[in-house]
Amino acid sequence: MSAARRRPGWARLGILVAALALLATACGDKPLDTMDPAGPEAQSIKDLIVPIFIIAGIVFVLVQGAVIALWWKFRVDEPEDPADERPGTYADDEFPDQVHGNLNLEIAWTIIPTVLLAVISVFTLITLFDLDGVDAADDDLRITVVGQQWWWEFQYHLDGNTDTPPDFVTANEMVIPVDQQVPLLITSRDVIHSFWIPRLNGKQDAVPGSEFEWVVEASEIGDFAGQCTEFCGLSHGYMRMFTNAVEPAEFEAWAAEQVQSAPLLDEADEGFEGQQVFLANCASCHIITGVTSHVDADGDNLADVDTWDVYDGANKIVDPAILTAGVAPNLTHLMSRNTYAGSFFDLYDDDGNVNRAELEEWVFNAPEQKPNNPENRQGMTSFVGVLTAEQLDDVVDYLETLE
Ligand code: HEC
Ligand SMILES: [Cu+2]
Repeated sequence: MSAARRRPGWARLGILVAALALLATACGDKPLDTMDPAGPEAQSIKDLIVPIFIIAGIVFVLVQGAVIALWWKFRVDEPEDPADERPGTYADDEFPDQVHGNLNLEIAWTIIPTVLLAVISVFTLITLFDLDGVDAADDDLRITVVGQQWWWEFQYHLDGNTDTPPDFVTANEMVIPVDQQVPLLITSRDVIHSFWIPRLNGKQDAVPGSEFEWVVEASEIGDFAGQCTEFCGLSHGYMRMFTNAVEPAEFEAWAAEQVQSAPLLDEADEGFEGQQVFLANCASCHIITGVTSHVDADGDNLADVDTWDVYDGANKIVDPAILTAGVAPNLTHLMSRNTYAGSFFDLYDDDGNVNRAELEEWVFNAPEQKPNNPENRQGMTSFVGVLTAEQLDDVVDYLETLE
């Protein structure tokens, strides 16, 4: 028998405590902290949790206290001498005095929890209805959120009309103006995901074929981290996102940039080679508005087809017969984001320089950077053996121009 298997109980407990302590330090800056709300919805959730937790804590102490007290009071000693018949001592084969039922007690411990739960449920329902309510006007900004293995897409409807094509589409980072409630329409293109920005609101499932209403609102400026919270396959743990709340003026400026198409480069332009590598290898999945809407999956020019002419609801942006694009992050303004690939990688280092080597590794061999299954239309393909070093360099140069 190995030494490890004979480790005594206290040593195992020690290891467990050490592991838990390590885990706790790993969550040092608590990016996913429900208890640190940054908006009214998250605040109302906290206002519900705290009193319920206190009530639950009191009940826990009372019940556990009673269990321990009763266990102590009615404990039974075995007599040292079997002939000893003191009350409260029993031999091994003897039953203690049998007690059955106490009507008053039973009524009490039925009524008290019922009343407690009834009170809690009233406040829970009030909070739930409150969280569901949309205060925004019909023509205020709305965002359709589409979950996908393993990243998030955000389709911006600046005029609030989610029945028409979005003004622009971005991925993983949802920029919103501070102090404004932003209604969301949450859906999925493949399996069930769940959208959760703990400092702004609770969770909402993203279910294929359904669109659920939800809202976010931030009352302070900042980047609020989130995580897909419905197990959705291989890279579920790497499916993160951010909501970045900015000043309204900054939001306006950002949106004005995002609606711009990328320029379609011709031979004389710098970056042309990279664009061509992109069109030949990447445009079957990725959209760059103004560039990829001009080619089909075989690279044939479709200059007359506007990407949005074939808009058919949030789930199917582009008719797959024309383009398979729309199943991957829209890259039109890639460099305006801070993170990529389910917000798992940082696009920039602390000095604001592009993490170029990492980005190249991603483009060259994504499945090695993040578990996926591109054969099954889940995630990004590998370009090992497809792109030469020069082509890789060119295409990443080109990505860097997508501001
Ligand atoms: C088979 C479809 C497919 C092809 C082809 C493809 N990609 Fe991707 N790409 C994806 C998917 C899906 C993701 C999202 C993966 C994730 O987040 O896990 C992605 C993510 C990315 C990202 C990160 C974007 C973001 O904002 O998160 C970049 C950059 C990128 N791809 C560049 C490229 C380049 C350059 C090429 C061509 C050399 C290419 N891709 C070819 C499907 C594809
Ligand atoms: Cu998911």
